[in-house]
Amino acid sequence: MGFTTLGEFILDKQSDFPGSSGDLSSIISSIRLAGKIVNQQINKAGLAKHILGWAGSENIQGEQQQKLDVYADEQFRKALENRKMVCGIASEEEDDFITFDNNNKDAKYVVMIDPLDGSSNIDVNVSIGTIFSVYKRVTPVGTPVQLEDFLQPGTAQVAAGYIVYGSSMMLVYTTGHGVNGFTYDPGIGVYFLSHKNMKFPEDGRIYSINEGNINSCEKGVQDYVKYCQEDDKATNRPYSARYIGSLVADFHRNLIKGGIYVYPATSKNPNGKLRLLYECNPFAFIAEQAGGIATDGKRRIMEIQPTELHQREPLFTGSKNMMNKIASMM
Ligand code: P6P
Repeated sequence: MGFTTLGEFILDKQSDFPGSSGDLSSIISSIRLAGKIVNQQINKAGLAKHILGWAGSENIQGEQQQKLDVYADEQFRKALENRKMVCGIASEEEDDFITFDNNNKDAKYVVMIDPLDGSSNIDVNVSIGTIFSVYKRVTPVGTPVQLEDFLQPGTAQVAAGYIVYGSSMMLVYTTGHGVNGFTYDPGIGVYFLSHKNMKFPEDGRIYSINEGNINSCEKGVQDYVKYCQEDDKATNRPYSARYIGSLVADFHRNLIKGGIYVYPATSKNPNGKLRLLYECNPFAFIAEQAGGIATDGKRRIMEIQPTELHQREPLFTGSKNMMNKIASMM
């Protein structure tokens, strides 16, 4: 059986965009490279004292930035800037958007990125991830990038994906033509197509939610969690609770096995905790391309019009039938 590398796949799929200049392929390729570099540091995080521990700064979310967060942000920013296809990025680690106007003024794309999501898990050796979302700019090419280039609804995404740094490193992405997963072989430094045309199982038995917040969640969420816990063989209940505090890892497991991830509004996070631009929207694009659903509990995530760079939204996403069930309780 022949193996397809990510590079070969990108070139093959480029024909999906007749007349495309290959810019999008180049962006995916730059993320591929930065992922390798970050993965190398993650793999030795336990040993590299200079990487571990607090960077001494906080991001706009008021979260302590772990050194690896800052390092990952730098690597993805450099990789994206060097490829000349991206004119600006919005990152969880940066208060405002960053423009590459000088070098990349004729670039047509902007990228939203969470360079290292779940970073509180770095020191305890739990899987973490990178999340990215790609849009075409809406202001004239050649002019300075504007905030409106970033405040686009998720339906305008041209690509989205994630890297999960786990027992193996995987890159999973979509350009609107299905979802494909690539596993990295560190021995030869190549990603191989390992999960072709990924689809959410329509049903699942895994529910992912931080039940520590359950008393402050709306009744529909409380009712759904109770439903998951009821004993009913005919509907394979009780389900299994699986929540590791790392969205990329929880989503990835649910995409493969079937399941639902819920981060609802809570008393501590009345608009939910996850950020619309670089967490909710990319996963919503992937979920829908894989036959799943993504909402804020009521609205389709990708139809929400962003008003702020780091705005938060509740995120409900996963297997179609599980999502329809919780929707019937909301
Ligand atoms: P909590 C990590 O900080 C993150 O953004 C997601 O990766 C994860 O699912 C969630 O927050 C965990 O938040 O409040 O349950 O610890």
